[in-house]
Amino acid sequence: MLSFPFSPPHGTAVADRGCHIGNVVRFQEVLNSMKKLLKTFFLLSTIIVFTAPFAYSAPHTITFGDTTNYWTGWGNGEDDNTPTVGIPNLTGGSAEVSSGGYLTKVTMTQDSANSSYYGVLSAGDLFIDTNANKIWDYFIDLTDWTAAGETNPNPAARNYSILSVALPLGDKSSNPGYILSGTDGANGWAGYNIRDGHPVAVDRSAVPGTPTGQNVQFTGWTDLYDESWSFTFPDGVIFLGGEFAIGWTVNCANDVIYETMGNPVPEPATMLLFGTGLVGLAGLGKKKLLKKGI
Ligand SMILES: [Ca+2]
Ligand SMILES: [Ca+2]
Ligand SMILES: [Ca+2]
Ligand SMILES: [Ca+2]
Repeated sequence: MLSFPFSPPHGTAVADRGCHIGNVVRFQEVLNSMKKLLKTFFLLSTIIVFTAPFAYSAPHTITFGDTTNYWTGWGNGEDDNTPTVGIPNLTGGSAEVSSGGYLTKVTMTQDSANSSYYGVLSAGDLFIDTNANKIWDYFIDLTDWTAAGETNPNPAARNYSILSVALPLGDKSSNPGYILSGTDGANGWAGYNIRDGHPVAVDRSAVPGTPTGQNVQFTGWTDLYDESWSFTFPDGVIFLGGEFAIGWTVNCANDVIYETMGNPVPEPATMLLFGTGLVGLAGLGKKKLLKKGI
């Protein structure tokens, strides 16, 4: 440093030293930029660490009621204002969600007197719309019949395959692939009044569904009065999203469940966006370094 202004032995040496100083200055700039980048990185890491436990909530239970008489688009006119045609009177239930946002259990409840008519009732398939966009994403094929009627056998207590599907909710003018309940006094319901023409199960000859390789454990449907029925799902199979819907009814569709629920767990897309932001920031830092001559 001291010798620089006094004894430049020749031109090239000056140029060399000038270049040298230039490098030192650049190195300092790079060092500063790297420090800034590291600061940003640690700040963001801290934010991630401290917000992560809040982004994914603990396992929770969402209760639902029975607020609809029929699936949207599936009114039949005559039964639309009747919450329950005879029995059973479904009352709602609960959906249990894991800390990762996956469905782990659905419980259905009912409140109706025991009745000999239970002998003709049987459970329909369970439908799950994971983002409440009116397209069913999964169904549990509890039924092994191809037409609804008083002789439908009961689904036993056992494991049932979880099938993935992209089945529109649809409407009665364009049935996208359901087995319908039937008709008052006909189509398997001689002597009975029912909720006519409502989806009760998937018509697997039209919509086979894709097995996920995972099973749900159903508590079984009997001819006796049951207070509730439940479906237990393995964690990590059905991701629910911010909003989801559940549909279920019986073979006569006398009472129908179609409930949409909000889920406090954020969708992975939110985390993905956050991640993309981080990568973007890192990229910005690198660009700055490049501009400064690295
Ligand atoms: Ca009801
Ligand atoms: Ca859906
Ligand atoms: Ca009817
Ligand atoms: Ca209902």
